[in-house]
Amino acid sequence: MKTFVMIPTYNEKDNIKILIEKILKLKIKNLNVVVVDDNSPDFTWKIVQNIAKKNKNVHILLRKKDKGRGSAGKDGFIYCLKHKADIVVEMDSDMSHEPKYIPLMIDELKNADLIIGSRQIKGGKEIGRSLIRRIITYLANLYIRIVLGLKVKDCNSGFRCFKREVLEKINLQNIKSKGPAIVQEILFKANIKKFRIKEIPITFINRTKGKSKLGLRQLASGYFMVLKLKILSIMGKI
Ligand SMILES: Nc1nc2c(ncn2[C@@H]2O[C@H](COP(=O)(O)OP(=O)(O)O)[C@@H](O)[C@H]2O)c(=O)[nH]1
Ligand SMILES: [Mg+2]
Repeated sequence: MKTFVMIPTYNEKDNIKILIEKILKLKIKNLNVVVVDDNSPDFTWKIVQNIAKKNKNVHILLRKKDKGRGSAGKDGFIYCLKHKADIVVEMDSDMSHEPKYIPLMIDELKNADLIIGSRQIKGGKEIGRSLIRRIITYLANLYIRIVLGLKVKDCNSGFRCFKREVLEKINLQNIKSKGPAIVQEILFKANIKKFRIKEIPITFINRTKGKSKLGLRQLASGYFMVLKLKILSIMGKI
């Protein structure tokens, strides 16, 4: 089984090296890491390039034209499929998602097709986020679940593990979201295709290094995108 961990980055120079080291330390057989960087001005990509020179299982996908969390995720997934991944893990690069959960997620693929690292089920937690941010996340989840008709509790989690088949069937080329709504779009499509989705509890640790790229305005436009996704699906365009 060939596994790829796909990590989108933008200005993550203080996090990326430590994260990659932690992932490689897990000693998962046939594990590859691909970092999808949008030409970060802080030279995150250069750090990854240097690691990749010494380790053939570490890859950098440097994007110079396109920008955004959505299209980075899309290109990253396409890259993993092209490189014959059987399993793809997607995670953030800011240490919010702890690598120790990766083996558990892979193991859970025995029981489902898509595993979500969840803060919103029993045993899941969020550390270091303000009450207001947690309330926004909670309400956003409720809204997404209703609009997209999902049973998943944590629809905002970008820490997930996919069987290859899921990514093959959801038509990545047709992904509409340029920004963070790609997380919900993929979930929505996987649910429409009737893949088995399972959540496992994680402790999410708010970033301590670097800055969040997803401010309130981006979050809001992401939630508008969710509505657009529903409308597109009614029109048969998804
Ligand atoms: N390639 C790429 N990655 C991005 C972009 N925006 C955010 N990211 C990455 O996506 C992940 C989540 O972003 P983050 O800023 O932590 O969002 P938050 O956790 O919602 O505050 C991190 O690994 C970021 O570096 C982007 O425009 N392009
Ligand atoms: Mg983050």
